[in-house]
Amino acid sequence: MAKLKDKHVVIGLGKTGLSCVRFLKRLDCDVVVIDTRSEPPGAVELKQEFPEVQLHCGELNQFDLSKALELVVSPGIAIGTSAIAKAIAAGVPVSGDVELFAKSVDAPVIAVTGSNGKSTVVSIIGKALEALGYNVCVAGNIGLPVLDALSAALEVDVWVLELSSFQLETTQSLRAKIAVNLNVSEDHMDRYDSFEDYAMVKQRIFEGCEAAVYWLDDHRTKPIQATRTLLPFGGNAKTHGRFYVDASGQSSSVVDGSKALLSANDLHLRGEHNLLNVAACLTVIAEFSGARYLDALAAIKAFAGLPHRCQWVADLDGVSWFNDSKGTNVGSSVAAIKGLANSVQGRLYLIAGGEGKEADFSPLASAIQGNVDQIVVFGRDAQSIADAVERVTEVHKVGTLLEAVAWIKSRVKPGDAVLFSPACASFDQFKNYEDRGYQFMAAVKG
Ligand code: UMA
Ligand code: ADP
Repeated sequence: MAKLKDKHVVIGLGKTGLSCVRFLKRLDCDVVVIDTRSEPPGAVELKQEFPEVQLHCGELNQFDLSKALELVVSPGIAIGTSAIAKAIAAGVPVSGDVELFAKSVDAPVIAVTGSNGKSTVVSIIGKALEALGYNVCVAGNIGLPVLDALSAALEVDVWVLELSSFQLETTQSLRAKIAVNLNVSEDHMDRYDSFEDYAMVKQRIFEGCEAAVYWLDDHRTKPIQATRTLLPFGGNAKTHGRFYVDASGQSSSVVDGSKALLSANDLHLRGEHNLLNVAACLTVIAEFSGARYLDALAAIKAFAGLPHRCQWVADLDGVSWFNDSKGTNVGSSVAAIKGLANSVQGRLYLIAGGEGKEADFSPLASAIQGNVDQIVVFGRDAQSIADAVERVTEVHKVGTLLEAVAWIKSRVKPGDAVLFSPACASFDQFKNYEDRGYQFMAAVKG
């Protein structure tokens, strides 16, 4: 039987759980780890680094978590899970890795959340601030746990954190210098009771922040609490934030007030959504560094984009293939389709499917109408996607991604393009979205 009395109990032994154990052990805490998986990914490293730390595997409700001194919960586990909720009701404090980080960090924090565009935005802000001479560390949901980053980084001038709603659930003390909420569209509906609940969790990014950056066109991104400085981005020619996208010319451009700064053709990134992302980045950079932000424009223009985000894979026999495996929800795939559609001369094929996280796929239909000629669906929720879009385009259903690629290869003609933007999580058939993206690219080139 697990002895949890007066222990710091780390729940989850993925990247985050391991980083929490390392952090707590540096503080000489008495740590126990619990994971519901029979073979948690961090088990081997835990044994190597901390052979004295006990790991218990099994359902959470077989442990009496209310005896613990503290629970440190990984993002993959909801704090509403009954065993954790009981412990909270019994008075046990619950936190997560970002909360532990927030209590220990000295340098200013720029924190970014949103349903889509987080990784792109934190990466651009990181490159831009580096170009201005700051020592920057980019960490969080992008893949580097904040506590591992904290222990490895020396003399950081500014932290740029990507934070998911899962991480925000357990964060109370962030007090970011600049907090950003990019957009809120449906995601993780298998974890939250309603869209409103999900949107409210995103609001936690603004807790105690000095300046709040939000998207003028999405009221759900605006802080509901009193905030010292409000910095909206986006809007239209009449009503807009300082930085917004002017779509009135031949090529859309990002504008500061009335001064055009860069146009769509200046960027390696495709699609109007990426111009909006740049407007959000410029809002942050100008707030952080003042008029010097202009010296960061070259770094923004040079940003080549991240892998698996509308990434060009190859031109084969006149057909262009794009990998958007990070399109893991409906909103991101809608943006990818709209971003690509105008540049395709022939037919546009879309591949979508996977684990739908109980999403409503109907917004896909309006993005597909007039833009996508053929959709191929695969994976666990293939039928739900087919049901949502079959009135606006031709649908073909297959079992796997490889079958989808093979089927399309046998039909495409020069001038056509193929976009893989699944609108779903990958876990039904792949390790993660990266594994899925690499398998897609291998299938295309194979
Ligand atoms: N899990 C269990 N039992 C457990 C613990 C976890 O079944 O006891 C499952 C979870 O449900 C989940 C998986 O294991 O499916 C991983 O969960 P985790 O909390 O161990 O995850 P980590 O490996 O620590 O990675 C997490 C983030 N993952 C999640 O939030 C699911 C990573 O974001 C992040 O890069 C990393 O911390 C460092 O901060 C990934 C992600 O998918 C990219 N994020 C979601 C998204 O972007 O949509 C939020
Ligand atoms: P996140 O880290 O929030 O998942 P990424 O920057 O990794 O976001 O982008 C994931 C996908 O989301 C991209 O491939 C693109 O299709 C879509 N996307 C990026 N920015 C936006 C945006 N501002 N609005 C809607 N979709 C976006």
